[in-house]
Amino acid sequence: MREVKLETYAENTWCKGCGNFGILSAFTQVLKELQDQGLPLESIVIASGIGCHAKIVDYINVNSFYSIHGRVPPTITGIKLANPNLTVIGFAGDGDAYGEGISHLLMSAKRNIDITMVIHNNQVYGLTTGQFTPTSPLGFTGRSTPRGSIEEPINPLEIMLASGATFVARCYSGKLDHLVEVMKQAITHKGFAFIDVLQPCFTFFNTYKLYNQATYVMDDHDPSDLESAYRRAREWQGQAEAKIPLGVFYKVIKPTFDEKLRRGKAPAHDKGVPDIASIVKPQR
Ligand SMILES: Cc1ncc(C[n+]2csc(CCOP(=O)(O)OP(=O)(O)O)c2C)c(N)n1
Ligand code: SF4
Ligand SMILES: [Mg+2]
Repeated sequence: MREVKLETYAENTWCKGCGNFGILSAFTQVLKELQDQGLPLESIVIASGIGCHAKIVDYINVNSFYSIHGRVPPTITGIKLANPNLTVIGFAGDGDAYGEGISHLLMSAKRNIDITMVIHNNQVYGLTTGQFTPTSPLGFTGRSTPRGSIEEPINPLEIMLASGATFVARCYSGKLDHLVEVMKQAITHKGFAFIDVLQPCFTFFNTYKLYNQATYVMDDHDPSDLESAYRRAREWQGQAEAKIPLGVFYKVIKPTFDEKLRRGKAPAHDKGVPDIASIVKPQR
């Protein structure tokens, strides 16, 4: 099989120290592993929203689509429905996915469409220079809240569990091996897979110290237990004091929206690239 080069000619304009570099490295590693296992890279499509995170599609040499703010889920839903054999992965920011486009994220989880959403959660609007987002902590000071945000942050994991997501995980861009492992599990999961990736914005909200000290990978959690998933998700509500669990909180197999919708009659199903499940076994 022809080995495809993953780097592109685009100049990387992320700030030095940005957590997005970790996400890019992890995803590149996952693509290399999938390619080594025999998955043709032309069967992968990625799409992004608008923001610093979104530039990731410029830096990886696979089929990609720059979407609009908050609209990654419907964009990749359309791609998946048009050709269900494609493996489709969306990258969105916290402002993009949890603010501007949260209804789309909820509906995709509810439907259990077979896509993966990776959220670059830096708890700030990075590209527009530091406004607060739905995950910014209480008291966050930035361009739009110079005296401190007066709002409690949302808990995206709890929201995804309540919306019906069949794969819910949290990672940290500074824990690369773990991120690679969970990303691979998410991408090979049949159904809606969601990863909230804690990604420090070095310039507008530098959370490296907090995440380095507070994050830990769960080793005592059963991801098939929904009640336990809620309890573990509630251990961290976005504030600085608590410990922050990482890992797969919930995983279950249910019929997917795309399967139910087409019942074997998809227009491009038999002609295009092979389905990932026929090549790479789901990762545990
Ligand atoms: C509909 C719409 N509203 C607002 C904007 C302006 N805008 C562009 S990027 C951005 C912030 C993105 O923040 P986030 O999604 O957290 O991504 P980050 O830059 O932090 O990676 C905003 C508000 C836009 N492009 N489109
Ligand atoms: S502004 Fe923040 S998120 Fe954007 S590139 Fe710089 S460090 Fe990264
Ligand atoms: Mg952001």
